[in-house]
Amino acid sequence: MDKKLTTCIYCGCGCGLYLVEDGGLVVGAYPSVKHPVSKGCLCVKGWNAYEFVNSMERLTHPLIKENGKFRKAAWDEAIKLIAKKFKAITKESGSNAVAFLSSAKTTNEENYLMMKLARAVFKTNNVDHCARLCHASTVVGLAATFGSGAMTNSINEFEEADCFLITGSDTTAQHPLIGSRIINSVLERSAKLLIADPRKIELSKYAAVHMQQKNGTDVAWVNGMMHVIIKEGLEDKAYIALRTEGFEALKELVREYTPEYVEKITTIPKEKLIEAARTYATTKKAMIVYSMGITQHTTGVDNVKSLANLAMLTGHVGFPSTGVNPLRGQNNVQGACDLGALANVYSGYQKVTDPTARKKFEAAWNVEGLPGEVGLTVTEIISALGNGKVRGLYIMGENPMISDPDQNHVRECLEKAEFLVVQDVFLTDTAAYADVVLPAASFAEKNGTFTNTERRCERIRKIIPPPGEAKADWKILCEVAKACGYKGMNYNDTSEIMEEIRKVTPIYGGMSYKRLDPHGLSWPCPSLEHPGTPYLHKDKFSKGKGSFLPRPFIEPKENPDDEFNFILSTGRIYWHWHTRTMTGRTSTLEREAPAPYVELHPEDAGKMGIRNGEKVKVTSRRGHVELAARVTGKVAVKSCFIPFHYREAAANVLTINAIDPIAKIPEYKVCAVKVEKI
Ligand SMILES: Nc1nc2c(c(=O)[nH]1)N[C@H]1C(S)=C(S)[C@@H](COP(=O)(O)OP(=O)(O)OC[C@H]3O[C@@H](n4cnc5c(=O)[nH]c(N)nc54)[C@H](O)[C@@H]3O)O[C@H]1N2
Ligand SMILES: Nc1nc2c(c(=O)[nH]1)N[C@H]1C(S)=C(S)[C@@H](COP(=O)(O)OP(=O)(O)OC[C@H]3O[C@@H](n4cnc5c(=O)[nH]c(N)nc54)[C@H](O)[C@@H]3O)O[C@H]1N2
Ligand code: SF4
Ligand SMILES: [Mo]
Repeated sequence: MDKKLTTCIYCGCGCGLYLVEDGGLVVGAYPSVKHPVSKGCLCVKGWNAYEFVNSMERLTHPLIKENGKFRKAAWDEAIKLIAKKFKAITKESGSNAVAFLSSAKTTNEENYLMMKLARAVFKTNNVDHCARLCHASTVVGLAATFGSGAMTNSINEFEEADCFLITGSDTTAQHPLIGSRIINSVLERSAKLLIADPRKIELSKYAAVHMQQKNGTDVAWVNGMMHVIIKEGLEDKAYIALRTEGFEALKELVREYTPEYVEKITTIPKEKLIEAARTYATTKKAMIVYSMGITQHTTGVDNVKSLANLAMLTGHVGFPSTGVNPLRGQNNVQGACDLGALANVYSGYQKVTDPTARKKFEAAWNVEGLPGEVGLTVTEIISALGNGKVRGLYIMGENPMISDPDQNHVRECLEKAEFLVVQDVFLTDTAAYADVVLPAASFAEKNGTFTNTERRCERIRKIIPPPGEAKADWKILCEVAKACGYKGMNYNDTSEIMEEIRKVTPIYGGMSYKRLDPHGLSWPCPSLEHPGTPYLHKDKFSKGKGSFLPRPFIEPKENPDDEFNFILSTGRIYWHWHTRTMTGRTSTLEREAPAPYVELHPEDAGKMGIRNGEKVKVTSRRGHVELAARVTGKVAVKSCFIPFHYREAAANVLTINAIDPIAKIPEYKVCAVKVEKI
């Protein structure tokens, strides 16, 4: 028996947990009592975070496809084939004919190496990951307004806040250890809870105000709250004068967003909007909390900028228990962004378009000619496979066949890929299209670090060896680089990679493995003496003055019409994780939610004669799925909601691949469908 402190593989809360080993298997997980996030608690996914690791379906050997079928291959053969193909493609069609999808499920060290492989070895910035589908709008929107695209405050500050404005975050289901802090604050300290969400969520029960807006109308209600605040003189005049710029333009823009006008666009009764505006503006310790309901729109960046405007207007940034708090989703999506697995930046958000940054990385990596143009993003990479601009794609730890919008389009593009590599712990729906599949070690089988939603970089630790011949992602990436003739990717262990990261990444400058024991540090942490930073923008914003960037309301790309007369929104449930590769192999979780369903309002179900549990057909302009109806008052009339976890009735067959023009995030939260009884 052995036990080791590590970090949960699922959500961005980053709970500390112990994995228990017995007889060569991980047989249990239990919470760390001293850990600052978990404090002795885990959600059901954390308690069960070990079962998938032991699954008999784990990948244990490299696979090479021959005549349409996979056969077992030796590591050497697989790695050589990848190097040969990628080199041949770039020789023929240039560096940008290959692309790399990195992974928010893997460690900081592995994300750093993936972007180093793309940039130093193949000279392309075509490297991206699921943050693009998730918080790309946040990174752009908060960088423009505040100067830093991360959560401004820390998780324990939720325990002191007196007001929460929560929008587009089903917090108890998706970030349970943050959700429980919010409930405690409401029940024990009478904190005021304001919610703006088109669906009724668990937290609605505790809300002082629940604004149930029409999907995709967020800019309108946020502008409406600012209209009320300015009209009633509740803005923080001293803060605005001292710390911000651009207030006059904001005032001008929100003038027309009267509560009556906002009610017309959003359906939120004006009394609720006014009450929410007054409560938020007049409570000192007020936190804005948001997630995918805000970001996954063609107006995702506008939504984020509007929330930042609201927080600055009321002086609610730069103090404890305030701020604008985007809850980051994957265990290491914060880290994958920090370490530069994005098409436009190196680690620490140093821009590829900046010649000084390029020089710095050329010297550190001992290469010449790093590319200066921004690369393609996730959805653009997939489309580029379809039109032949990208011929080779390397995917580490992502499953776009189920998670990208418009599945039929994704399938066509993956089929056209000339050479596809998939590196995963399971044979996913995406891996089925691969030419080479590489078996990766899971989080229980390797060392490294994850960075959670509050920018806390913390350790994960190896407790068992990987199954069969599976290897840690960082080792595989180093072998590929070596086979391509690059000599700058040799490391004995992950601490050596972190030492290199520290040297080239100012925000991680003080994060040696020694200092990350036992519970990590939050960036910015520029030197070995620096204690880390729990909340951002104290005294002044990262960019100097905070910028008001007012935005007008714009309709979603696809609204319902006579034929496709329902709004479809997609998202998640408590029990499952994304494409269900891991939670679908975890008996306790699978038992609770074994099958796909669509939530329908009782009024609509009644009109169509649909009973709870009956099969229905949901059709969009892009395809259709058949699944059970769940008749519930959670959704509004003429709206429906499908969890996107189930390959058996994949929500992404229906979704639209319209994207935000700047952040390039898809509009997963709104499209038009029709619903029929079968
Ligand atoms: N159990 C579980 N937890 C997870 C995940 C998981 O797969 N399973 N995934 C993780 C990841 S990567 C992420 S990004 C997070 C996501 O966490 P969340 O964003 O909380 O999850 P979602 O279900 O995508 O959407 C959240 C809410 O957005 C609302 N919404 C829909 N349309 C709109 C709209 O137009 N405006 C507004 N304001 N709200 C809208 C929905 O009703 C829903 O309540 O969760 C993380 N945690
Ligand atoms: N309709 C709709 N679609 C959505 C969303 C939505 O709200 N609605 N949300 C979007 C969002 S926010 C996100 S973040 C994406 C998520 O999309 P994905 O990232 O594609 O989804 P996951 O299922 O988390 O995929 C992670 C993969 O990594 C593998 N894996 C786990 N551990 C390791 C490891 O250590 N090494 C390697 N190599 N692989 C590993 C898992 O088996 C899995 O196949 O989905 C997006 N898609
Ligand atoms: S709250 Fe998130 S990090 Fe904590 S146990 Fe649950 S899934 Fe894991
Ligand atoms: Mo996400």
